[in-house]
Amino acid sequence: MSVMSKTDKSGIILFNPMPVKHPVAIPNKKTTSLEVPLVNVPLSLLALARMVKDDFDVKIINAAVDSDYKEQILIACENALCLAVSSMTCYQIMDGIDVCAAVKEHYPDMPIVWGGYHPSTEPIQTLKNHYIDIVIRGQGELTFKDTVERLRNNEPLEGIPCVSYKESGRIISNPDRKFENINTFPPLPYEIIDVERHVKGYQFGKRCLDYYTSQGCASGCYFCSEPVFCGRRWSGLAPETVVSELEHLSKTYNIDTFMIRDSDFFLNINRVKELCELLIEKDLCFRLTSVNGRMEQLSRVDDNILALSRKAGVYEVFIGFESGYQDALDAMNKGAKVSQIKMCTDKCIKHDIDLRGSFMVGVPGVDTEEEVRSTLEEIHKIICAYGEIERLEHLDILLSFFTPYPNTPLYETSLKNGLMPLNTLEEWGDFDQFDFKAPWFPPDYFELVRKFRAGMPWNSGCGFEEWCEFYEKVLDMM
Ligand code: B12
Ligand code: SF4
Repeated sequence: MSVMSKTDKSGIILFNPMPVKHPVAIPNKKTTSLEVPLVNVPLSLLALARMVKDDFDVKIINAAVDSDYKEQILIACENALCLAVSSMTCYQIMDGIDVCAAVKEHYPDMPIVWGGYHPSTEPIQTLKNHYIDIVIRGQGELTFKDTVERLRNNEPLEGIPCVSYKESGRIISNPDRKFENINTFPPLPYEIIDVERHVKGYQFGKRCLDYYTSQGCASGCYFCSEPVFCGRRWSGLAPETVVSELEHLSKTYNIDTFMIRDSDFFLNINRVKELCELLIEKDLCFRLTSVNGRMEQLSRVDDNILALSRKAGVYEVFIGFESGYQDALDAMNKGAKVSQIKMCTDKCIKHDIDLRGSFMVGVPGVDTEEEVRSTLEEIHKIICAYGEIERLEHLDILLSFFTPYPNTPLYETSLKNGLMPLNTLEEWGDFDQFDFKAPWFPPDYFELVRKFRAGMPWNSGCGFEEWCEFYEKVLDMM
């Protein structure tokens, strides 16, 4: 038996690449349909760091706030055991590859690990990239801890569930592991990042920080990566944990608003009720914003729960309405009805909860012109509902074009409708994620949607009356 020796390298570099091509992050930008605030807490990396920070020297580098990130990484790699990169299916891939290429040039033997939504949903193709040695699929906490311990001990990665890696030119994929209850992990170590640089302004809040209370989603929408990533499983933190962590963060960093990054905050209504009761009991004066809920669920949620949520500080919900066209909702397996858009809108207005809704057009396999017409009409109806009561500032609509994601059912439908297969990691990182031009989307309708989006009150700065005149013109163009 060979005796494996431990490496003396104790550093772990965790890197969050730039999600968009902008040269610098847009600091403190209000979310609109055209721009996303990029100053986000790298929650993914904090989730990994909490598992290894006691045994390793962990450094988090976030491209959105560290402008000289490439240089910082190259210096930090000097004494590092590995570089770990998080990536969604977007420009992050390109920025991540760029940094990894430089790292491999200087440190050819240092393992590079990728994880997050893109590598998890397209692991083999990701590993085919020359610069990437290991892919960790799904939840990273336990798998990353096991992996870095093996790397430190110079041991093979054989048998660690959810790891895919290269060995003697072959790609090996270990079996999956079960979705872990997130209550079993330590709290996120915000103290290891410079929190101040991650605090952003957000509508009503001057000092807003990202946080999440649950991971995963039980739904199975055909366009979404979440079911591929988590296999429709969900785990929510216990209400007492959420309240004590939020209380600690708000007091330590003077935070007045938390942006809740869950995929489905409202999945377990009893948990929501308990959490809200605890927040009210503690009389904590911060706001929860961007709180994600499904339209099917929120359209039928008991009014008492929404009243309680508002009282507890839920100032804004984020609902993926997706489409005003029933055929498109069905093609997405959304499990929702167009009529539920109005039900949700009315409930938000009734309970004075701001509404952030997202829509997309260009779903493959449906009548695109009908889809666009019906969706713009539904968006107009929501704008009218808020405009007529002079509350437009309490509404934000995001409108984007359908984008295919790896291994989703609608990626397969897209291929049948003329999309060229995306065969490499670079191809997935190198197309416009926001204004994806599908081959089935008529070009004049594409421009019409962009015009409509730019004209929406948040993007153009127009008032309600001006909006209505503009909408009439859009109708004439269809
Ligand atoms: C915050 C967020 C953002 C932030 C940036 C986040 C960042 N990393 O910089 C912003 C707002 C910029 C953003 C942008 C986009 N986003 Co986004 N975003 C999220 C959100 C809401 C939370 C992410 C998060 O922090 N979660 C909490 C952490 C703890 O979970 P996690 O990231 O999954 O990390 C775990 C594992 O993935 C894994 N892991 C993650 N990274 C790594 C790295 C290593 C090395 C390892 C080992 C493990 C590992 O371990 C972690 C702990 O278990 C998620 C939805 C969600 N609820 O997760 C969507 C989500 C990630 N976004 C998504 C998308 C599609 C986008 C956009 C591409 C959409 C678009 N067309 O606009 C854009 C990017 C381009 C653009 N136009 O701006 C998709 C991803 C799909 C995909 N295939 O990549 C998600 C899942 C939403 C969805 N359901 O569709 N996003
Ligand atoms: S779109 Fe939303 S509800 Fe549907 S699977 Fe994705 S995260 Fe879940």
